[in-house]
Amino acid sequence: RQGSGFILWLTGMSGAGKSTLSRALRSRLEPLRPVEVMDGDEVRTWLTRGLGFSREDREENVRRIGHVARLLARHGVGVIVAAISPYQSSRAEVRQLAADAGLAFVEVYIEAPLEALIARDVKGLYKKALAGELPHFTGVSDPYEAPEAPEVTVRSSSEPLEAGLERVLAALQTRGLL
Ligand code: GGZ
Repeated sequence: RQGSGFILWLTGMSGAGKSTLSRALRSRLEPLRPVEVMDGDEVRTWLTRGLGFSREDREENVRRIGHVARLLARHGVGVIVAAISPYQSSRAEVRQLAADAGLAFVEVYIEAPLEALIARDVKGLYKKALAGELPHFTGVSDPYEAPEAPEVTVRSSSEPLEAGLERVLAALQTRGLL
């Protein structure tokens, strides 16, 4: 299975560290194999431009990302997805999409307590959401359904980035993907 494509799906709330971890993973994987990052925030400027944050739009966002990820992974790319993807059913759908194509799907839950995200609030989005200025904001005015059985859980507020990074790489390794 060496060199086969996979989908590494990072889910978690805004500010939990999905983008940071995806970039660190890319740096580590790039010397070893073709790799591509699909970040929700960025993908929303092209592939899913115009979609908002209703349940329906988030589901569509996740579905489109999943389809492109599958196309890439089919051709040997290690695809790292970083998207809130708050709904269990959507994540199950993309997992199934990967399974149908015979592709490995590794779900990584980037867990951080809401209080920690609010305290950090790098982009000031939580402040706005708490003030009622951002309707449908994940964790505040919109749901986040935590994964029940992710392949890896990373606790970004209580462990160093490096520790989570190594666990994700180990998960790829034990599946023969590295
Ligand atoms: C959550 C929002 C919202 C609302 C704008 N809820 O941390 P960021 O800022 O840079 O990245 C977040 C991004 C979420 O897009 P995703 O494609 O990952 O979401 S989903 O998977 O649910 O479709 C956040 C910003 O957009 N943002 N409004 N209401 N995050």
